[in-house]
Amino acid sequence: KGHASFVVWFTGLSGSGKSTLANMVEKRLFEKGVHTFSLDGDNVRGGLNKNLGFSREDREENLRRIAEVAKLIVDSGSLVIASFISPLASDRAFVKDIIGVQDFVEVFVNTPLEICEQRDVKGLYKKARAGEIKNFTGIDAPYEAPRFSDIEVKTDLEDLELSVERIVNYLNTKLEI
Ligand code: GGZ
Repeated sequence: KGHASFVVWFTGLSGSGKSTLANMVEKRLFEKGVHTFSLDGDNVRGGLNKNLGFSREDREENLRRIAEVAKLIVDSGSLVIASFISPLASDRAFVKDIIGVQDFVEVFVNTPLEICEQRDVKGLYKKARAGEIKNFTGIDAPYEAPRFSDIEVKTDLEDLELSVERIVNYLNTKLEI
């Protein structure tokens, strides 16, 4: 088998479904015998990046460290699945630069803000609207939708299983090089 270590980077709003998709994709890759490692807010912001918040500077530092860690894991031979809002085009550009273009696959989880806000799984949008959380992405902090992603999924229009299928098919072509 060829080149099974690269980074699959999910970008999208809070509540867009990044983690759900990432977990489903990881399960599929596991079944194929691909060694994966997942990075997300839960295992990074609670530890390594505990000292960082959501200001512009902190988000950049958050993503810089994550990209460096992802690169280390790729060097160890695993496929990294990373799920972070990564709101700005410039964020995604420097992340891609650190990891290396050939080892970077971008998945845009394109769920409209209204849908994310309706779902409001963690009640964060409500708090952001009430002003209890500042700099919340999509409310009072920007999200720049990627214009050219490797894969784009629309969780409000497409069946989740089909989105997963499309992502896994794309990754398969890269895994079989
Ligand atoms: C955005 C925030 C904020 C603010 C807390 N803005 O849905 P979640 O809860 O589980 O995922 C969100 C997560 C975003 O962290 P990232 O590391 O992915 O962001 S970035 O790439 O911009 O560095 C959300 C929670 O943290 N959260 N405050 N103000 N999301």
